[in-house]
Formats: sequence, C-alpha cells, structure tokens
Amino acid sequence: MRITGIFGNLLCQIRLLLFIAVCVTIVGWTNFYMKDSTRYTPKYRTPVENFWKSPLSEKKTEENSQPPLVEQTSQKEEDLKICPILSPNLQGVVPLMFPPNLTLADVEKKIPMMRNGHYQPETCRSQQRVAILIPYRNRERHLLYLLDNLLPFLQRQLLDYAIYIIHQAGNDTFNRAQLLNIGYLEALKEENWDCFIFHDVDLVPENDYNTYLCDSEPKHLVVVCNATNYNSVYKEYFGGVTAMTRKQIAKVNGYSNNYWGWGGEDDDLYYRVQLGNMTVVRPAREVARYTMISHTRDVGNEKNEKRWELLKNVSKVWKTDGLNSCTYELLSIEHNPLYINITVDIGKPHN
Ligand code: UD2
Ligand code: MN
Repeated sequence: MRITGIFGNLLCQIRLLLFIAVCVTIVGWTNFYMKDSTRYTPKYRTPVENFWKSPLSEKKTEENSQPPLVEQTSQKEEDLKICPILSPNLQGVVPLMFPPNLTLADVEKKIPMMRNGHYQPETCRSQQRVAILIPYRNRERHLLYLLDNLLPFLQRQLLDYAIYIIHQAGNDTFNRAQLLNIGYLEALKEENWDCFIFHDVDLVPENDYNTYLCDSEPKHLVVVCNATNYNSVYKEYFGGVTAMTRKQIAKVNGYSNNYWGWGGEDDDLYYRVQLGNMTVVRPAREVARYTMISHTRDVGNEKNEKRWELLKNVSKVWKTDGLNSCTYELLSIEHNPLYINITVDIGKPHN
C-alpha cells in the first residue's frame, strides 16, 4: 500500500506537470496565431472597390498585402496597382458647364494637378497611356470649354493622359486629318503612348462611363450628339471622336493628308480601317453622347468638293498617302500646364 501511495503521488505530479506543459503550449500557439492573423488580415475594401476591381489589380493587391521586406520610403510608379477599367469615381451624366466669362487661368486653378499638359493618377497605374489629339485653329472659347469639362472627366476615369493641340498656322485651307497625323508623329516623339484619341475641339462628352481607352478594334466614341438631336447618323460614321491604338493607326497608315477643307477625311479613315481588316466598335448609345458647342462653318474650312473623288480611291492610295508621306514644318512646341501646343505650317493644297 505504501509503494502504491508513493507511485500514486509521483503519477499525480507527472500528470500535473503534463497539464501545465499542455496549457503553456496552447497559450503560446494562440498568441502566435493571433499576432500572425492580424498581420495578414486583408485591407478592408468598400463594396464599390470590390465591384470594380479587375483581376489584374486583385493579384497585385494580394502581393502587396504582404509586409514589405525593405522599408519603403516612397511608392514608385511600377509598384502601384493597375487602375480598374471602370473607375469607382465615375458619376455617369454630369451637367456640362459653359460659363460665359471662363478664362484659362480659371481652368488652371481648377485643375492644379496637371503638369506640362500631362496627368497621371496618384493612386494607381493606368490601364493605357492616352494621348488626346485636337486639331485646332481659332476656336479659343471651344478649347476652354472642352478643357474645363474634359479634364475632370478624364481624371475621374483615372487615366494617364496628355492633351495635344495641333494648331495650323496661317489662313490657308484647314486640313483636320493631316493635323491629326502630325499630332500622332509628334506625340510619339515625347512618350510611348498606347492609345490615341482624335478629338474635335467642340465636342464635350456627357457621360463619364464613355471611357477614353482604346479597344481591340478602332473605337468610335460619338454615337449620338445634340447636333443631330441624338439620332444615329450613318453606319460608316467615324467622325468627331475616335480612339485607336498606336498599332491600329500604324496599320492604316494614319489619315490621308489630301483632304483640304470640310468633310470626307473621317469616312476615308473608316475605309482604311476596313482595308486593314479591322472593324469599328462603339459603346452603348446611352453612354456615348456628346454636346457639340454650336458653331458656324469656319472661314478657311469650306466644303471640300473633291471629297467624293478622293473617297473612290482610298484602296489605291492608302498605303502611300498617310503617316509615311506627312510633311510639315514644325514651328513650335509649347508645354502649358493643361496642354501641349504644337504649331505647324502644312502649306496649302497643291492644285
Ligand atoms: C464633323 C465631324 C468632324 C469632321 C468634320 C469634317 C462630327 C461630330 N464631327 O464636324 O470630326 O469629320 O465634320 O471635316 O461628326 N477646326 C478648327 N478650326 C477651324 C476648322 C476646324 O479648330 O477653323 C477643327 C476643330 O477641332 C473642329 C474640327 O476641326 O471641331 C471639325 O470641324 P467642324 O467642327 O467645323 O466640323 P463639323 O462640326 O461639321
Ligand atoms: Mn464641329
């Protein structure tokens, strides 16, 4: 009995020790697990953020949620996650503003975050780098109104963009298409843009879901416009505002340089797109709506009576008339806060 008593006592002590050891282990593991799980808890996102998240940005975010190996002082551009295709800042239809006394200084004050005609979102890296090309002469008020409405619109879309005004010097006949070719060539000397938007100075987008990004096919952004009572125009209609990638433009050799005066150059580009075995895509008409600031036909941009003849010959000339035959004299390039002003002399029609 005495032996049993000693063993019984020892057994009791071993059991007690084992119990204490188990308790210590459990407390230790719980502590470790709690600390670790708070470290890897994903950042809270609002439902809107979750909704617009693209798979690409999701992958980046998860990688970034790991603690950085090296303490980072500043966030480099490459480290930013990709912006969503549809920004969470979109508002849909935003009332357009055309204040009669608006000045360039007013717009500059309103958009302080642009430098040298260029803007990049701070919080993410844009899907594409977009150059907006605007053919221009003597339309100062239209330009002000466009900048005042379009720049906040582009920033809501989280775009990395620059505004290029291609200004035809002198009073000879206007050539919209050649100015756009020059804009493409000159803009590419500055930056390796992914996407180009050919943009009339008098067209203001009404709905910010009309994204200024390029697509897998050339994109026509003006589906309906107040000037035609928001009725569709014709199937081949490709004027006003169009978005094409660098490659799509190169494939069609850009615009023709031979359309002097009003009309035809947009249809010519449509034919080139077909000749390049591409199609035109358009956003929904509810979204691709524009207001054209009312205007009369400009002096020096009279109807081009040769346009029908030129349109018959597109398939014969498109490979030799375009970007590869665009000659001009570059008079100046001026970097303003809100836009880059490229002034060119393109001469006049040959006959
Ligand atoms: C239509 C097309 C336009 C173009 C044009 C025929 C739409 C909405 N627009 O515009 O893209 O195909 O027909 O050439 O379908 N400009 C100046 N100064 C001038 C003349 C023209 O800056 O003295 C520029 C300006 O950007 C203007 C653009 O050229 O918006 C087109 O000229 P328009 O507005 O006179 O022609 P419009 O409205 O008939
Ligand atoms: Mn117009």
